[in-house]
Amino acid sequence: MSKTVVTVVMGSDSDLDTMKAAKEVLDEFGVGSELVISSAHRTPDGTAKLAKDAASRGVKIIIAGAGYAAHLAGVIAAHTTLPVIGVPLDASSLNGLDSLLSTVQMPAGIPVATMTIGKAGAKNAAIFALEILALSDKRIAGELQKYRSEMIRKIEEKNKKIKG
Ligand code: RP5
Repeated sequence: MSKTVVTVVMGSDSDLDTMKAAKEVLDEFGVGSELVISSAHRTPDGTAKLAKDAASRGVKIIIAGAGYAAHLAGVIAAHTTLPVIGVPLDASSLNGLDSLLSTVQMPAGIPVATMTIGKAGAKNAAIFALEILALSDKRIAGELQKYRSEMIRKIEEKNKKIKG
């Protein structure tokens, strides 16, 4: 099993269906990751410990997804200088807008790189993490190039189909 380089944390098991999309992308690229449930509000001490211990465990990037008043990514960022990527989740009657604002609106000094709401955000968080890792990893950089080329190829194929 490859060592954990990216931790994917979520506030509740109800976030799993969305957040596992991040792990699936990381798996596809052969980058070791883990899925963890930890809540900024319900398990504050555990969340702080997770963030504080991450770097010494060899983790390089943390992806954090949560819904409602989503302080998870921000609290994690407060306890580590590792890059933290936030994924706002659509869990309440405000459709993720609550989570988007509470994830993105960090005060100066403690950044959270905030993605799209929901599954697209979870996927983008993984790709963004790969882009950071690619700065010092040629294999991942090459795989990202292939990923882009494949995207172009698929759209060209769809264009051919609709043109008939
Ligand atoms: C947030 O509250 C979690 O991230 C989740 O999106 C939301 C609802 O959690 P559950 O009540 O379903 O456990 O903290």
